[in-house]
Amino acid sequence: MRLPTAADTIAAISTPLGEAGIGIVRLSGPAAEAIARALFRPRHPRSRFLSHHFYLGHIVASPEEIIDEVLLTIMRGPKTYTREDVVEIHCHSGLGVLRRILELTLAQGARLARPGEFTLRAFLSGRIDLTQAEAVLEVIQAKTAASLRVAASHLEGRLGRSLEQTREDLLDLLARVEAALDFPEESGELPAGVLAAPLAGSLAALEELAASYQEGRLLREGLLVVIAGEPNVGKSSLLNCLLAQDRAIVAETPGTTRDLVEEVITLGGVPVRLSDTAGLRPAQDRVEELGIQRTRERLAQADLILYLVDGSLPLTPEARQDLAEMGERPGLAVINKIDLPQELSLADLEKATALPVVKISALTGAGLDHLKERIVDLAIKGGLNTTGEMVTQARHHQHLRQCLACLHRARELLEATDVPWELVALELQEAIRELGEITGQEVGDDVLDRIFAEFCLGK
Ligand SMILES: Nc1nc2c(ncn2[C@@H]2O[C@H](COP(=O)(O)OP(=O)(O)OP(=O)(O)O)[C@@H](O)[C@H]2O)c(=O)[nH]1
Ligand SMILES: [Mg+2]
Repeated sequence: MRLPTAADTIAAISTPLGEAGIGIVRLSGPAAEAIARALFRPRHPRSRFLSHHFYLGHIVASPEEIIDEVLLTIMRGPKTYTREDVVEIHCHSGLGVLRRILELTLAQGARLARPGEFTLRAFLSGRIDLTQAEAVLEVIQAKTAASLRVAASHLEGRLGRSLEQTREDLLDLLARVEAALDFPEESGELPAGVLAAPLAGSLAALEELAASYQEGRLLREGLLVVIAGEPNVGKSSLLNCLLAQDRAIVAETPGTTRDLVEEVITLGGVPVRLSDTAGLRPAQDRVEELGIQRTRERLAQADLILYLVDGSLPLTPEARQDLAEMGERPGLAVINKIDLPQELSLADLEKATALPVVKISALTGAGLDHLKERIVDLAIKGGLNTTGEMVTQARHHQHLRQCLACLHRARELLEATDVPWELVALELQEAIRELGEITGQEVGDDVLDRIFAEFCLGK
């Protein structure tokens, strides 16, 4: 593990590089204040530089060269983001200004921060646990109100605290098992029944958490909904209708859409990536062939497929075959063009597929609200519950599952007539280690590097 207090002072531009009212250069480390004061000329020469106060002045490269008028705040540790001394220089945002100020801090001895290094320092100094550090990125990337709500609760440390509680319960359990192993004559026969109840409690709590990942993943990554079907059934019209804008070209010629057209909408708090595809049919030319190939790839990745058929025509053998190929994939069979006289037999369609059937008109918008509800229902059975604890990260889910596997084995071992206590202890130790990987108590540098490499610079 790295040293919790770093000797060097890091600097980075913490706001997006672009033209805007304000841009921020941030410093953290023992020399942060000295570097800032070497570059800053306060408006009032006798400024006392109280911690966590703003001071107006100029950043100067030399007594003659003013770079920008800025607000400077010096925040002395440990009540800071990293627990080190932190300085923020709020200048105007522009490529030239921000880069110049950053260069000046580097010239004064700061080192360019790596992506996520400020947050890494907050973690290494013990101000936040690893779930909170990861939540920083989750908050930044949250696209809907619901995903932000969950991210904010992670940032606040709720997930970490609940895992820490379970970890402590398991440590208690392990202590009792180990005491019995070390001093068998003193504690006598350790009744397995006494341990079964607390173990079951931890198992239940962790299982509930692991189960929340199905929804948590959707909140974080969104749902890929692919609109598929034969040419001219109204796939692009449906996309436009769901987006409430004319995004894809609609025409009466079959084979209009040749490439994937994708947009993100929010349904029931879940980000949904809608993918309009090329109609599935024998390709007429090379471009269409490529389009159909992309359609097939997208279909393989889809969380949900909307298979469209034209209600004004009888069901075609090709549609029958597509539906048969979809088999058990999650999806909806959508009858479009219900505003026209209907030639499609519902019985035929229901014979061709086990998918639930929804009727719409992408032209008039009829049935669209119902379709949206069905999409959300299928994606998140029982509605999105963002009030409880929720796991949104694949990494957390994986460790939870491994932890649960250990605890299940421990429970089975406890049920034996002659309990192998050493093995119970081993399973408990492993389970505890898995939880420590999530909260960061037991995590390797390589894992940290991977997590923080995803961060943007200056965070
Ligand atoms: N009457 C009626 N016409 C519709 C409806 N939906 C689409 N259309 C028409 O059907 C034709 C084809 O619509 P598109 O949305 O381009 O169909 P598509 O499935 O994307 O077609 P390709 O991209 O060629 O595979 C257009 O003329 C649309 O105006 C509907 O609900 N009712
Ligand atoms: Mg189309």
